[in-house]
Amino acid sequence: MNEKEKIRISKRLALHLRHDPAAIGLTLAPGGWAEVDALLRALTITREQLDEVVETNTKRRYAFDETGTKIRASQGHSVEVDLGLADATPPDVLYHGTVAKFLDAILCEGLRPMHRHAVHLSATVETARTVAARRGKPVILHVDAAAMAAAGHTFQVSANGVWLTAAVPPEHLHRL
Ligand code: HQG
Repeated sequence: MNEKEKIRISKRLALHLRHDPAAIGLTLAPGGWAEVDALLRALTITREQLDEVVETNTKRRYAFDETGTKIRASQGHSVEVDLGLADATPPDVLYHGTVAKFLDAILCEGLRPMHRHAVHLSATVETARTVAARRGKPVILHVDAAAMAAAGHTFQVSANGVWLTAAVPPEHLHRL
């Protein structure tokens, strides 16, 4: 498969495994898992194509279960799922990449999950910059995760290394 084809399949996986499984007749189990066979039929792709997309995906967005018969997105859902991630101790500092037009609202009310289940935070400035660049010129926010944890906020880390938390109050945020 060429890059273009892999990206096309990956985007369809993101759409259906995170946001709209029903559009292709899929049902997600509570953990976000879809049956691989049903997914292959619905997308008319082969198991080999799916394996290649999952293995070569730069952000490792999708993961099979231990039997290889089920697949899910590791993060980013808008549909109701419980990924079953244990709480984890974050690094002292995490980062969030956004763009200038959201800044006033974010500094006033904090980071909110918007249409996803959790606020997505990055362990490095570089990753935060890549996330922000999807929307425009990056603005990087420093998140005082140590202070948040001390104040009782909980964090989880997805299988592909994205830090998740319910919300970040403005007092734990500042612009880099
Ligand atoms: C902003 C991609 C106004 C927030 C990336 C962001 C990531 C607020 C946007 C993953 C706000 C939400 C998630 C507030 C937050 N007022 N705007 N109070 N709080 N925002 O896409 O973090 O490629 O849901 O700054 O790599 O950009 O799909 O979140 O700009 O890991 O795998 O509202 O999506 O991963 O946008 O990205 P998103 P995000 P994938």
